[in-house]
Amino acid sequence: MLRPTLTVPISEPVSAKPAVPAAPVPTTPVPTMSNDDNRSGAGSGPSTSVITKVKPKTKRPNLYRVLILNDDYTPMEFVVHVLERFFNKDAEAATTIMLHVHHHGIGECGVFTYEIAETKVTQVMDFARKHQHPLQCVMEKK
Ligand code: TYC
Repeated sequence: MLRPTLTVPISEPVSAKPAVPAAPVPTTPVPTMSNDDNRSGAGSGPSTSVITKVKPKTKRPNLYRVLILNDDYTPMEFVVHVLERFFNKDAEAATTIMLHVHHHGIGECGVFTYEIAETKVTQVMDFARKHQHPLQCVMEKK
């Protein structure tokens, strides 16, 4: 912050000295720089600078797995279609995941940030209900 310069008279007028000396005029305190004002050059000692390091602050988002569960009724082709449609898998990847779920009971469709994962779960559950299949889709924090 820039502060106004205080002007102080260098000497008193030579003439017109009163017979009785006037009481000393109180001087206004001169504002002083605080230590973080980056003083430079004006002081008596060597000038100094404060170098402030700006830390790049990037936080990794929490990630969530979206999983599908096996059941005895949802057709295999429907599960493959879900994986292609909502998780952008090609036919081969979708079939591999579907068969993994069929044999192991659960499997990963993808990993997403919270809101994307939540949207995928809702889309799959709505789509399965619309087609009257009991397919279940859930998310879990990684
Ligand atoms: N087990 C089902 C069947 O035999 C197929 C299936 C696979 C269902 C994966 C759900 O998430 C699933 N028709």
